[in-house]
Amino acid sequence: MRGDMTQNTEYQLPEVWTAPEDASGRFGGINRPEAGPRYEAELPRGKHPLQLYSLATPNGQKVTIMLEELLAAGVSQAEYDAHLIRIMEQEQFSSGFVAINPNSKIPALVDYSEPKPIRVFESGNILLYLAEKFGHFLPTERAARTEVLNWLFWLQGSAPFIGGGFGHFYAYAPTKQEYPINRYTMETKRLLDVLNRRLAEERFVGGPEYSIADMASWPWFAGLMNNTVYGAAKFLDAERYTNVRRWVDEIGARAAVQRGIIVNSVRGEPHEQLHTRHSAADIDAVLERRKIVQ
Ligand SMILES: N[C@@H](CCC(=O)N[C@@H](CS)C(=O)NCC(=O)O)C(=O)O
Repeated sequence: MRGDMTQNTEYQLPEVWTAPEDASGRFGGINRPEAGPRYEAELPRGKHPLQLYSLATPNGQKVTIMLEELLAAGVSQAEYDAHLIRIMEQEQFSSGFVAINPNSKIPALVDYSEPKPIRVFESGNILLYLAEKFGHFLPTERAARTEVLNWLFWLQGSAPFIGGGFGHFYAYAPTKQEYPINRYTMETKRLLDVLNRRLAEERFVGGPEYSIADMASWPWFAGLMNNTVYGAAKFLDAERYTNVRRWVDEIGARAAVQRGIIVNSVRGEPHEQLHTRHSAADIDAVLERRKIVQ
């Protein structure tokens, strides 16, 4: 009897894998095994030198937090236009987007202030690019800089286990499967513990100063702790990571963070959303509308 049940549920490996015709799960419709453009379309372009193409997921929010932090620090050259890329509508596969990121993932940035426009993809690299270009949020002294980059690369390497692993199997997969949920819950809790221990020694992830390592990590871990990404805070027993809680709250209280996380947002009530951002006034208007509705 047991054997029969196993046979009914176990995936039978074909000799050579081919894509399922009817891919299920929340992202089944957009995934294909081929890269490259799926249709021809140019990207919109606004008036500022920095053009961002993104969506307010944790990876997208890293960059809009950084841009808002730079503006708050008085770097007026960091003014930017943020255009919405709806990944569920496959806009990351337009010819225009693929030209600036062949990997078809948000966020992607084009810097038109350089003699020849520079494309920048991979959120960690965008943070590094902006930090170096404008001289903020990355120490220049070698040891301190390396420690910030240690943690930036740690996050970039680890986030796929949280998003692509835990998030997919806990929240998005069509069925709950014990093996992948155990595997990625184990890893997500281990990462929470890595961060919790780090934040017992230092105020910020990269060291004593707020840096791009915090901006990269905060959207992911705040999402888990505050239950805004997968609704799994209880399942993960998130409140036992008390240093992470302290850090999530401290960074979440920053005005630039509260501004950055709104940009390119399509979630929630209409008044909470901000599809494109062309100036500070666009964010101000959403913050104002939120106040009025609350
Ligand atoms: N390593 C990339 C990951 C970016 C990423 O996974 N972006 C997701 C949204 S959070 C995406 O664009 N997904 C669209 C797709 O997979 O087709 C980065 O950090 O920039």
